[in-house]
Amino acid sequence: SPDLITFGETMGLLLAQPGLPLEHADGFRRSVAGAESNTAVGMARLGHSVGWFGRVGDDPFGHAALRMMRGEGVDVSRAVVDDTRPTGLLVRDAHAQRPIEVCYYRSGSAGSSLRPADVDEQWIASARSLHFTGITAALSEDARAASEKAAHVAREAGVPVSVDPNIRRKLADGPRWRELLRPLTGYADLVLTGLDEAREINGHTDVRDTAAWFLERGAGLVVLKLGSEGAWATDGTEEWFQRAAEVPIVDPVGAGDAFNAGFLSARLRGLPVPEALAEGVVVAGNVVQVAGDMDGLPNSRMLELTRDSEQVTTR
Ligand code: KDG
Repeated sequence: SPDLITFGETMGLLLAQPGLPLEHADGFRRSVAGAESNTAVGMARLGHSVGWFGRVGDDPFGHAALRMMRGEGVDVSRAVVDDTRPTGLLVRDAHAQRPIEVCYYRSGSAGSSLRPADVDEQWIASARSLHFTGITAALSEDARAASEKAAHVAREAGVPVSVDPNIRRKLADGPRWRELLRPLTGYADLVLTGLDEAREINGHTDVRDTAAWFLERGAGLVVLKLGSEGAWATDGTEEWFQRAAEVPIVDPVGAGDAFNAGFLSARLRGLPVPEALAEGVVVAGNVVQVAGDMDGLPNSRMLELTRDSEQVTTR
């Protein structure tokens, strides 16, 4: 049985040469992007059995996405190649300091037409955990219904669910995100979220109040990702904080997905919350030092070496 199953839209990524603003970039590297597949690859590199499903087009970007995931050891046997729609595209630049410019070419994409019939109930029920992000629900009504079905199946089967809101402003406005995420985060045993996103969903500004809102709706643990500061978690009784080591940032995109991989991996290996936070920030710290969403994802040995060399302090 897979340690983790996840699903969503994976796109072709055209990444501008680092440092150049998108408008002036004339060199692009073709890669693959998708919040959930980033986490899937992160988990696979850390030695886990992982499954990803979603729709890609019958085109070079779709085939490249599936080949990349297969090459990383991710089970894509439930993915659908949809020959009626194109694979979505994401074009972006990469800067350490300035905001990243992201252009989506994904409306009407194969990935956004994910639907409930694509959800393999038995497969999900056999997994050790299910992970998804809010992005999928924002893509289409079908994709939202597929997210809900997967979450429901997992809950019925007693499979722990983790949810990352992953609010993307270009996909929907604030009220729509609230409408989508309030019910979906209600399925989560574990909420992995940025602080601003959490505040956006529940309207609380105080850190403890914003976390408590998810706990009251059934989550057992809430992790607030605080970017270069680190991460904080609470189960309503205890609280933990993990500072992130200072690292030279090349491309911050993918840090949250990488954190999720490190955190989920540690939990699946039975590690307590403080150690899982520590591994999450180390995995994220690896990714931001390399251009691309997931190129910097470490394997277990690299993770261990980074942890030792950074002398990460756990409080
Ligand atoms: O977390 C990084 C993602 O934002 C990126 O890979 C693309 O999934 C993506 C999205 O929808 O923005």
